[in-house]
Amino acid sequence: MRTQVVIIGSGPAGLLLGQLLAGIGVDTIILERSTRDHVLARVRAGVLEQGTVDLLEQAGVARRLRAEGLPHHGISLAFDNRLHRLDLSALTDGKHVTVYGQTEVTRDLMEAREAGGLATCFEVTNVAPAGFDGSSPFVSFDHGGASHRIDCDYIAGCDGFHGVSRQAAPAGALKTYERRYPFGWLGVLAEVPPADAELVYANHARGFALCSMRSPTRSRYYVQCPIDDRVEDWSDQRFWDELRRRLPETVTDAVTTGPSFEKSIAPLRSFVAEPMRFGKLFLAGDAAHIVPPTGAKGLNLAASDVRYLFEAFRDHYAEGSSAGLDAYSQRALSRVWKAVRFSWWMTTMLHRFPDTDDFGQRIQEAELDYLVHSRAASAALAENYVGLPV
Ligand code: RFL
Ligand code: PHB
Repeated sequence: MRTQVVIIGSGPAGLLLGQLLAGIGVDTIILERSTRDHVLARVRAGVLEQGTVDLLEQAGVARRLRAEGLPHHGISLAFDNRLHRLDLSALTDGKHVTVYGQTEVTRDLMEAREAGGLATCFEVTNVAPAGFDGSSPFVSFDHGGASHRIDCDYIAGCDGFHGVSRQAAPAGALKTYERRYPFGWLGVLAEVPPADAELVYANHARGFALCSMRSPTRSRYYVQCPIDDRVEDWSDQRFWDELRRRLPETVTDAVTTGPSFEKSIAPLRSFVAEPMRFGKLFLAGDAAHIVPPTGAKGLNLAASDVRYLFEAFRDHYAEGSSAGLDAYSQRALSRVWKAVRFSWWMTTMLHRFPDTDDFGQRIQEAELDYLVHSRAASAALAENYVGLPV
């Protein structure tokens, strides 16, 4: 078997890259470890930057996003029993974000891929990228009880944090940076109207809480929890009680409770692997970097990586230029590190850390107070939240 680009992983990064390349006539095969249903059932991100929306438009998969995505022109920070709205649009010359679930983005991409008759191989095992340091890269894998090999021009490692692509980098070629946070996020989806028309990020003595949504009738809520808590420890009643305690009264009163239909705990970590290219193997998205969800940047970073990588492949296949491929890692990492900084800062400012003393607590309160009362500080948050330029 042969194709131009083998894409490992059918998360948003892999699917979006495949769709953009299909648009310029470049052949791809996607290899995915999980089942199609499992990929479509994952609940993750909810906030898209305009650059991500634009790229989904370019890929021709934004019809439903245009109809159902919710434009949000502000967010609120809650602390000291008060709600402080940041007008993102006023602070950024009219920019906004769009609330549209990653689950829906994945479905739109998957359906477009299937409609275009493009190849995806689900439930593959033993995926191994090889030969990428020379001129004949290939990927071997097992599927349906047989071993296979696909020869290709390039390999795109879009297989997330636990994938094989990053691990395939030659010994000593990779430098990694990591920060683990001493807590997790317990997330709940429920078919109830959201407590507020916009997202609310709450700093509270009992821990961080976030009110988000997927639609006017579907809410997504999170509370900071100990890293070793288990989902089974959290009944719906316990979750709603804890959430309501962490919000200002006006928001608490507006929380509609109901049975949850998804509940999960995610660890929080910052991680960057450098570089993002090894010969003919390119990493994109969570395969190369992880950010804590506080800044809503993970999916958006995956999309900006894909934009740079797509442009590099386009210039290569259309004009024979390798400039974009050569610049890819540096270009992507420069944007990645700014999002890593922003997500780390939002996380630090909004969560309770087990070892924070009274001094640390007062500093956090002063920072929040400064942030909501200084236009310059609010504008810096807004500029990052809506997305730095690509
Ligand atoms: P994914 O989505 O992890 O997809 C990788 C795919 O690769 C497959 N795979 C393999 N396939 C073949 N062979 C192997 N050996 C393989 N190993 C793995 C996997 O099965 C999977 O299908 O990575 P990708 O495409 O880079 O996308 C990244 C995003 O999913 C991620 O950054 C975001 O979900 C992060 N994130 C958020 N990002 C935002 O931009 N805005 C948000 O509001 C936001 N909220 C969140 C989030 C992540 C969260 N969790 C659960 C970590 C909220 C949460 C709670
Ligand atoms: C979500 O809706 O899942 C969400 C929104 C904003 C974040 C993180 C997650 O910062």
